[in-house]
Amino acid sequence: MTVNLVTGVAGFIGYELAKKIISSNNIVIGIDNFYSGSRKKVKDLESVNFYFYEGSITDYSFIEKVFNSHKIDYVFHQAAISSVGSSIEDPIQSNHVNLLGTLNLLNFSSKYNISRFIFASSAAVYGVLPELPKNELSATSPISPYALEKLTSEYYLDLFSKLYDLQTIKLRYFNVYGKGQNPNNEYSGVISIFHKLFTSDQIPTIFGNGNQYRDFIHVSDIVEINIAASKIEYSNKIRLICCGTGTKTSVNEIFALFCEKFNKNWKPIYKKERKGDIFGSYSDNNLMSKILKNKNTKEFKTEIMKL
Ligand code: UD2
Repeated sequence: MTVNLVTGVAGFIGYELAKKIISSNNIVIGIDNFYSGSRKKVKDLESVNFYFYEGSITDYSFIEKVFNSHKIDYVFHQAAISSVGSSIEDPIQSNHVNLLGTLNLLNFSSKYNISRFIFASSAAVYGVLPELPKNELSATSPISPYALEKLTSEYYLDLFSKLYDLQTIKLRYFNVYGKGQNPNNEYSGVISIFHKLFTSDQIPTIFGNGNQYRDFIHVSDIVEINIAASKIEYSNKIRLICCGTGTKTSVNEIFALFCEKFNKNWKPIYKKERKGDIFGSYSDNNLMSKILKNKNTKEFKTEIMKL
């Protein structure tokens, strides 16, 4: 039985990850401050193998208390203000949570000799450099505070590995989607926003011409790669993993799919492209596939139809 700290447990990915870990009879210590997570998700997780602590990852004494209360084996750090747009509006707050919060967790993880630290990074670190698809060796060039905070956090993980022998793995998530993603913020993931608007009979807005594309990966695949990353034999080759499907879908294509799903003949509302937005992003997912033993990732259209 392993003891797993999941930060951001009331959020979209943290919740799904915790559910999976608990269902395999391991223990989850969940933390969240409900900045964007939901209390209902925490209630849903109730089990003898689940312990919940409310507080912020940036709070030194709170995190110390959590590490003091349990002998933690693995840390899955999912908590973040996960938004390019909010980071441009408020870079100080975004940096505080996304960078200082990560450093606070790394600090206690090494002090308390945990087995491994798995970090939710983002494909945003690549910025607008033209090389595609992106792999683990592709150059990075952040164009938003959010992307810079994720990349700097990655460097901190490397540094903690070097300085304190902490095992660390960085997972660069491409665009994660699935049931339970919070649509209630203007910077929420595009799939969750479109789904909410189509459900309430409102026409979504597309920023830019809609030809921009992303690699959308289902949350269940993200859960799998997190768990695999905690179990795989540790080596330099697996310390950074691109987490995508290797396929691209444009925002116009998503809109068309939703029209099909909801039986609508709508035209989108087009508005000026957003600051910090990148044009194209998709992943070379060879390493991830190898780690998941060539298991196929979920098919985009099938999952959209099931939302
Ligand atoms: C970035 C990261 C992703 C994650 C996320 C957190 C990349 C490639 N991906 O996602 O990994 O960290 O940030 O926020 O950097 N859009 C519309 N209409 C809407 C909403 C969005 O047209 O109502 C467009 C948006 O302008 C963008 C695309 O949809 O071109 C995807 O936007 P998003 O906010 O879902 O995710 P993105 O790519 O910023």
